[in-house]
Amino acid sequence: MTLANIYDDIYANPRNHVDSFKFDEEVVQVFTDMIARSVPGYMLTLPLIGLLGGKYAQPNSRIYDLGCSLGAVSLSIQPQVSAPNCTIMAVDNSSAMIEKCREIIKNEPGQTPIELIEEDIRTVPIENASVVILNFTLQFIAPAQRDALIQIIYDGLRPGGALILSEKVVFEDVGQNGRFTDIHHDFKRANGYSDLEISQKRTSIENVLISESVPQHQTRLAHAGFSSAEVWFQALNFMSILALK
Ligand code: GEK
Repeated sequence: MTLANIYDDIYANPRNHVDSFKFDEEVVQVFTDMIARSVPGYMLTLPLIGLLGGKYAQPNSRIYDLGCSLGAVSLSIQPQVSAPNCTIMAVDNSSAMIEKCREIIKNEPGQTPIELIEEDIRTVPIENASVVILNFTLQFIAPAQRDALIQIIYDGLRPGGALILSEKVVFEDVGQNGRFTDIHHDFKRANGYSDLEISQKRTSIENVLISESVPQHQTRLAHAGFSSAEVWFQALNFMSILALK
């Protein structure tokens, strides 16, 4: 996979004012490095999501990668799809992401085409889907709008279809929440981020990335109609659920 891999030092220097985080060109340039050094398990889960995507893809259906960023999930799933006549719909509302993603995927032709869509995932129609992936994307949608989005996804899935939902989570137990947050910061330090970078990034993302607990996610998925919603991966306060229709 040929993803851009420029070292993330966006928050390395002290700032008088830290703006809210945006998926702009500056972030796009360093995105692969940023997510790999910030999200425990990200690189490990990509090939596993590829396997899950391939397993649940049904013939003549669509696979949606919602909040596709640079296409890492789409590119992991693409070689695993053996079901005929599938299309991967990769959606993101950041024009900078979509532009860079287009450059990356053009070098990776595969049997299952990847269609890039620059649109808000809250309005993109989900139709004839066998697999939908929200890999660290729902956390950027306002909590009040999450039920509606999950319902649209459920309604657009075929029977037997799968949603893979990966999120940063909080824990109801205050002690656990504090411990796992601290260890996550240790993980970032071990990956080369300074205390200043960790704290400025935290400020920038505070009101942009809103985490919920695993039971909150599972309750929403059950209300939408999913027959199961199991955590298949967790590393500290990052996890992924496989929900089946
Ligand atoms: C990966 N899945 O590499 N509509 C469309 N896109 C959105 C919206 C929205 N309303 N809100 C945010 N995004 C990827 C990683 S990153 C996660 C996903 C992270 C997009 C946003 O532009 C960004 O590209 C992506 O969701 C979130 O597996 O940076 O922590």
